[in-house]
Amino acid sequence: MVYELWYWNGIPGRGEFVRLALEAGGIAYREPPRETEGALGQDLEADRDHPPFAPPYLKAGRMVIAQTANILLYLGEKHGLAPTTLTGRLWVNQLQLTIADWVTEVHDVHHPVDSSLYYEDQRPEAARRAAAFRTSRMPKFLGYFEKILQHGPSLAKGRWNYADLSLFHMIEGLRFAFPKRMASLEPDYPGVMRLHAKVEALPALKPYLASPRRLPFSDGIFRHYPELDAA
Ligand SMILES: N[C@@H](CCC(=O)N[C@@H](CS)C(=O)NCC(=O)O)C(=O)O
Repeated sequence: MVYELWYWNGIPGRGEFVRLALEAGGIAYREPPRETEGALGQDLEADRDHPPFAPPYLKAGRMVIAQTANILLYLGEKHGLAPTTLTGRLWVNQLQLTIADWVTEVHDVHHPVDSSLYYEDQRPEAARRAAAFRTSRMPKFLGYFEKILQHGPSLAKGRWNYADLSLFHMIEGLRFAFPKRMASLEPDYPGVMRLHAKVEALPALKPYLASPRRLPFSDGIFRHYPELDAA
């Protein structure tokens, strides 16, 4: 079976968390929205028993699984990308859900009032939100993961897991969106940075990271507005 990953074409977005797991796990998949223009919009209209609210979603045979953390929970168990014990699986899922909260906050920095408005229509609110995100939320999330990584090189026992990959992507995104702030914060989180380097060097992931299949950051969730960044 070849999985199908359905996500908006053109941005890494939340789809990237799933993509990294598929790529690092050496799991075969296709992305129909990147093959056929308009495919995702049409597919979202389909009448099904378990419709997704929003992409990303994964088609696995007859199953359609949505919510990033839920997709990863499935792939993690099925393909050995997470611990095998229930405690371990729930732990990694908990970490992924925490990352999902963090992703939402990153998005809300540039869209604090309404996702359907342009950033330009909510700039003063975005400036306030960005200041709070930089000064209190970034250190709080980074500090949480740093504390866990004091116990070992990975977020859970065993080899790498999908939450490790997702934390790598968070760092990549934050470096793109808030380069000044990350440059000043990074020295305080050596465990997180070591994990980032370890994931970047994974032999299974390296070809993907260097390939054109990996989409660059642009105007998706992680956005760089110089006026929202500061050391
Ligand atoms: N909690 C969901 C969020 C999904 C989500 O917000 N998807 C975005 C793209 S990254 C979307 O298309 N949202 C449409 C909407 O919320 O109306 C997840 O982690 O997958």
